Amino acid sequence: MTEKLVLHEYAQSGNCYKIRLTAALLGLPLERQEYDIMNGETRTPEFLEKVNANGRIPVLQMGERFLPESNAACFYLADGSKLVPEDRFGRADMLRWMFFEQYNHEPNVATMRFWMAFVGEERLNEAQRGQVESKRAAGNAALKLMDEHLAARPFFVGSRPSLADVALYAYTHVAEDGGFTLSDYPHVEAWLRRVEAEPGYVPMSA
Ligand SMILES: N[C@@H](CCC(=O)N[C@@H](CS)C(=O)NCC(=O)O)C(=O)O
Repeated sequence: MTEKLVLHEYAQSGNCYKIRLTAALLGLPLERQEYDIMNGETRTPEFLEKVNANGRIPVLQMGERFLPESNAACFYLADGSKLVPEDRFGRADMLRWMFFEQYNHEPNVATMRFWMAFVGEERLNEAQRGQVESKRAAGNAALKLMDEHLAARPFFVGSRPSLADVALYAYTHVAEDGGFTLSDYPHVEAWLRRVEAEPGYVPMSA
């Protein structure tokens, strides 16, 4: 990839970390531009007009083109690489886990982390407080499904890491910030260590 890549991000967001981890595993350089989402910096008229009309990071920029949605940006970086299975079923199965991540995992595991570790339980509004138990249950259901899947295989798809692992690693490895207990999911814990052993791996704090 010869074009300059800029990641518009908030460093502590798992969605942004997915893109940094993909780039690191593939040895791709990324410039980073930080926004304070706690102070509405992705909701300014300039951001909405130029970077993402949906008012959110991450957004991957290449030249004058802007690509929001973490998993789409990971795919842009990894298309044709070792992180995307070569066979048709494997690619679709990878997407299956990336959609699972966005529908069953991130809205529960990541939202609980945001509420508990960033907003603070005592500052949640009535509506958020009313959702805590259902999000905890749904997050645990997602982790259980992952644990059962990983009991019989080293990575989500096939025998090598793919974007499915990157997408699910980002918020799973910090799930305890949201009140989840990872030791309840030993196969998930073992998988986290396997992802961390991959050449090029970078931690979220890097
Ligand atoms: N589905 C999107 C979710 C993006 C998202 O929720 N971004 C959050 C941070 S993780 C954000 O920008 N929040 C600030 C806001 O909504 O104002 C993705 O995967 O990129």
